Amino acid sequence: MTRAKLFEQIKAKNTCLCIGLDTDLLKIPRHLLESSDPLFEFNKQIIDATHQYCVAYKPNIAFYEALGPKGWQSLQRTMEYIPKDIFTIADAKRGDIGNTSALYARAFFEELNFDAVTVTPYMGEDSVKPFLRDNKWVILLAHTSNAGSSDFQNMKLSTGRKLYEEVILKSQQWGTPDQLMYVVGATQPEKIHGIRSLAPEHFFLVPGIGAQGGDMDMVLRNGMNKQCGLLINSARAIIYASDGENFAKRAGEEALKLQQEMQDHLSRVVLKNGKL
Ligand code: NUP
Repeated sequence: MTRAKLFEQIKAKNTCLCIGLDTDLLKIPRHLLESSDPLFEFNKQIIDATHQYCVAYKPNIAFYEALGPKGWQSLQRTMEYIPKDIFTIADAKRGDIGNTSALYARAFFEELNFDAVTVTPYMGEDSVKPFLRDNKWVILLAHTSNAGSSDFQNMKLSTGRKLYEEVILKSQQWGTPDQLMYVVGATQPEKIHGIRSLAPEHFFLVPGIGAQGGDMDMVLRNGMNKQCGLLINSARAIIYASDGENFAKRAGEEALKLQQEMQDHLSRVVLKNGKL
């Protein structure tokens, strides 16, 4: 999907919500375990109840890989079920020497037909470049939402910049804002303004609201650009809002709440830029 198409979806639906399909057999409602493919059955009902409130779905690949071949099958069925106008992200955090990265890219972009894959920058340019294609996206880990993000990402380098700042600046030489996004966690929202100034054009994938306690309001206030530039992810707080038979309805209600909050901010940007 192109950046223009993604922005069109954001405007049409008044939302920049990305729903994490982190589907865990131990957490889904018990009655679904009777189905032949519980992960897919859960995802299908979540998608039916939430698709009008989001522009992206992000299955975290670990939840599917953990079940072996059956998990991959559930993932593939889920990908086939997601409406075609919705952006899809494989949260796989891959990256390796070039020929191996090329095969990771083939797996997620060609076999499973994802729009985007999360990639770790640690191995540098030749590990990231094989993922870069037209109309497909690399989402590079920059400033993550977990506590351990400070172990390396905040280290000050001899350039005077922190490691995550260097990742953002250097990687802009590898791909364009039509191919590259950054993961920027919502749990240190005071940083998002500075990060936006390092990458004014790029989309950010922002996890960490909901179960991790990040501040969505501050992210929206300080992180948007003229094309919104944000995909804000929530998984557990939406998909596990209830573990009863009403789980899909409750997920829809939680997604709607976030969509409404986003709509308020999006209309503020409309007014400011006179554009949306
Ligand atoms: O920095 C990151 N933080 C994070 O939580 C980068 C990520 N990719 N994630 C992922 O986002 C995480 O692996 C999980 O799939 C999702 C957050 O889920 P939740 O906390 O909303 O349930």
